[in-house]
Amino acid sequence: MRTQVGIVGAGPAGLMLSHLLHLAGVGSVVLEVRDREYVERRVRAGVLEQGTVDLLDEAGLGERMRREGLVHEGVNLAFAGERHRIDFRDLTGRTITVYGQQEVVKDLIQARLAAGGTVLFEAEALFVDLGDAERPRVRFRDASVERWLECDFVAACDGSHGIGRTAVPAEKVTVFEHEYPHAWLGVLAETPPASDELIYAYHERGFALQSMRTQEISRLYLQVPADEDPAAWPDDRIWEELRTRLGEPELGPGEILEKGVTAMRSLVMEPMQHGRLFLAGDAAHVVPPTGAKGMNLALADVSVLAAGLAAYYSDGSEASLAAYSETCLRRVWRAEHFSSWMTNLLHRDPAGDPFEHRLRLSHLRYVTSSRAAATSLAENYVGEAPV
Ligand code: RFL
Ligand code: PHB
Repeated sequence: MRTQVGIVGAGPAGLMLSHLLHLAGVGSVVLEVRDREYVERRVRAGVLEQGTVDLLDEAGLGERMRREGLVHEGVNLAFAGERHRIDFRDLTGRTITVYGQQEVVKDLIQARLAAGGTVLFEAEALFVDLGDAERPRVRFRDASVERWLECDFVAACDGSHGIGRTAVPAEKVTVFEHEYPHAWLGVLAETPPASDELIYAYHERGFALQSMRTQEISRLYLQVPADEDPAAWPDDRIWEELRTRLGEPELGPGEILEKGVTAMRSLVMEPMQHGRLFLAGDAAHVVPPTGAKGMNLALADVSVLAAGLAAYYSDGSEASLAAYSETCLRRVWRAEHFSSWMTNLLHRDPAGDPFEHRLRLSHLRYVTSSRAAATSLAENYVGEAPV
């Protein structure tokens, strides 16, 4: 099989790259190890920065998002029995949109297939061969037959446990990594959200987050120890703990539609390219979810990459492709810092150090009472902070 750009992974990064390349008249093939239903049902991120909303709109993908997405003008921070609103519109002039990642993925798959695009589901990429620098290729298994996908370029959009990353010789990259002693227990529940806007809560018992997908479906998270077994959390315990930490005695209960534990880590791979292999999204960097940045970064990466590839195919210029990693990394490191900062601000230190607890409360009071500090949080959250 032959194509211009071989793309590994049909998450937001891979699908959006394929779509943007199509708009620029560049061909691609997407290889995805999972089936379509699995990819469309995977519950993950929910917050789109305004820049991401604009990108989806400009790419002709905004119709359902505009109709069903929930525009939020701020978020709430709750701690020590108080609740404070950070007003994004007032502080930055911008807003965020709550629209599930799986909805973005559904819209993208539909657009790719409607345009006659090639997305091969249940096709597992085994490795990327960069032996011939001008003609990279991907070995993949499709319906138990192994084949080659020959390409001009390969984009590894295969997430944080993908194979793309392993094709880069170890001496050519530096991996920066940080682990946190926390994880999130996430649930999707049939219950109306306790508030119109998100609530990020810092409580002595740990962090909790009220988010949502619709007016009837809540997305809720609890800080748990890094190696937590979800079996330790029967439904009653989840509701009890959410009510306490969020300060919402009336919350739920409701049917829990999905439950899972997500470990938290930070990772950046530098550079995000090697020869004709480009890494995008979680394949190149991971953030803890507290800053709601992962999907936004993935989509920002591929808009830079698509523009570079489009320039290459239109007039042979390689300058923007050569600058891909450097261009992306400025935004990536801003998001890494913000995500780590939000995580440290809002999570209880598992050792329970009372000094740390007091510092955190003071920090939260500062962020919620100083316009300068609130603006800093707001401009990072909406994605407009200078990089
Ligand atoms: P994805 O979505 O992981 O997609 C990678 C795809 O590659 C496939 N794949 C392979 N295919 C073929 N061959 C192989 N060898 C393959 N190996 C892997 C996988 O099956 C998959 O389909 O990566 P992408 O596209 O880079 O997108 C990144 C985002 O998914 C991720 O950053 C976000 O979900 C992170 N995230 C959040 N991001 C936000 O912007 N806002 C949020 O509010 C937010 N909340 C979250 C989150 C992630 C969470 N979890 C579960 C990690 C909340 C949570 C709980
Ligand atoms: C979500 O709605 O899933 C969500 C919202 C905010 C975050 C993380 C996840 O920081």
